[in-house]
Amino acid sequence: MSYGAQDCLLVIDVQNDFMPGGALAVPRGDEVVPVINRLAQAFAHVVVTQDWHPAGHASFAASHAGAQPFQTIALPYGEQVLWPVHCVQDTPGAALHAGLRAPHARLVIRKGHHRDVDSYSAFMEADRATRTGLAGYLREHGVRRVFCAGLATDYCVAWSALDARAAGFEAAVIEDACRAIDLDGSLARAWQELAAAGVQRVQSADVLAAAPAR
Ligand code: VGL
Ligand code: ZN
Repeated sequence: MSYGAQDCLLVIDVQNDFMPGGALAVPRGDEVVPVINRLAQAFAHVVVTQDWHPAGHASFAASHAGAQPFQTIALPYGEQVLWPVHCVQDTPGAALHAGLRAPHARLVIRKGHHRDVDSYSAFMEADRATRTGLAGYLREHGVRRVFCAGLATDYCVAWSALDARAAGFEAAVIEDACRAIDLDGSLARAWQELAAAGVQRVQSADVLAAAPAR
């Protein structure tokens, strides 16, 4: 029993900097790893993302004189939360968690690589115009449904799931395979937006139990 070509598990930003002790630690972020490892075994098609910023990235508070992490500023493309320096390209913090087991994952999307534009979403950068190519890739492979897991629920997972819907895919967020940052009510807001967009909110046990016969 496993999910076939029409379904994709999208594993978002399971990287050292988002783990406890990391540069932008997500509380209990490490707890997603065993859950995602179980899920990955049930999916023939797994895609992984990495937050992958150049030094001096616009989303870093340190890139703006006088700014502090977790404050919001206006950038040319809109509001941007400023973060601690995190997931700098090719640093240990940007590496995937060493316990992640998805050997059959075939695509790694690295996002947030333009210095002046952030990209929470695996599909579309924060300027809401520049595409990563993931939608086209998934479509060419016949994927119709995207299951999202990883970090953080209220930022990269939520934005990716919303953009999956916007690109015409069915989408679900696997709640217990995610952990949130929860900044000023961002988690509750994310679940509201996900529900309004028709993104399913599911649990890993149900996803595993519902694996189709192939
Ligand atoms: C993320 C904030 C900044 C995430 C990435 O993976 O959710 N959050 N960069
Ligand atoms: Zn980032």
